[in-house]
Amino acid sequence: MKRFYLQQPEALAASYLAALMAGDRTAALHLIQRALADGMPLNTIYQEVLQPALYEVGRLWACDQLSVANEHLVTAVTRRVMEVCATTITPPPAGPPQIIATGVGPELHDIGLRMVADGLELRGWNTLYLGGNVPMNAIVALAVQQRVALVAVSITTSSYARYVRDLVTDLRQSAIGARVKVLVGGQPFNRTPELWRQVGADGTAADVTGAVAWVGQHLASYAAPDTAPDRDRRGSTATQLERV
Ligand code: B12
Repeated sequence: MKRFYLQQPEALAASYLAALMAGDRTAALHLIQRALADGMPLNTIYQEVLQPALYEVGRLWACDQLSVANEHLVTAVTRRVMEVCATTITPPPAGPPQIIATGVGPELHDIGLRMVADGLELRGWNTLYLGGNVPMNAIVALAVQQRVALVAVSITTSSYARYVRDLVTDLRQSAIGARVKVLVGGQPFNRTPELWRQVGADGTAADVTGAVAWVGQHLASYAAPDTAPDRDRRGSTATQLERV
């Protein structure tokens, strides 16, 4: 079979979206399972297939061409697809977590954050993924309890940047404030390049690949991730690590 979509993830994104628009969740899941089996890297599936499909869903919803029910269906199927994708990640070596990945304030969008957390875990970073809508004091308490090196914070809704700023302030004033780093990301940061400085963070990255690179550079002295090849269970000769 000609696996043209390995070179053209945008074609796979279009097929995935078409399956979702038709309400065919089985076809959508099979498309991604086949791409995974054919060796499409996880970050390509996340960033070049699922992400553009979701952005298009948002555009269609905003111009009233897609119902709220359909948008929820797309979200549910995509979360299911990502659970399948995540089974290819070998859990990091045992040990204390190094990173917390969290939403903040009333932020419910958590798919992009989950992609970043999976990308970090694939690279060997022990990452606690909390999802969206987490109370600020609970995030700080967990970060202190686990003495993590990094808190990765995501927002999608522009007006929630102030919650990120408050979280950064609270983290800086906590018992780990002198050394904990804060990486922020999500669409508001991608749209406004200086926003990460304004919220007091240590940096930002546009996507999974950028987040993994940033963490590799800024946490290098903290703990070396497992850089052994083939952390994925599929036995491919190329390494997932090199691909992310
Ligand atoms: C699915 C969806 C929902 C779902 C979310 C489900 C879930 N569990 O995530 C539900 C239905 C709950 C929802 C609700 C709402 N939504 Co909505 N939603 C979307 C949609 C269609 C997809 C979101 C998504 O997953 N995108 C794909 C991910 C992969 O992309 P991403 O988030 O950008 O992530 C990447 C990068 O940004 C980066 N990144 C992300 N996080 C981080 C973190 C770090 C540390 C780093 C380094 C990088 C990083 O890496 C990721 C991977 O490459 C978007 C459309 C869009 N453009 O995204 C609208 C969208 C985001 N929603 C929107 C709106 C308005 C809402 C509501 C206010 C609607 C309403 N009236 O209720 C509510 C808000 C709820 C809330 N309190 O948060 C608007 C936001 C407008 C704005 N500028 O603020 C959008 C853009 C739709 C639109 N076109 O208008 N939504």
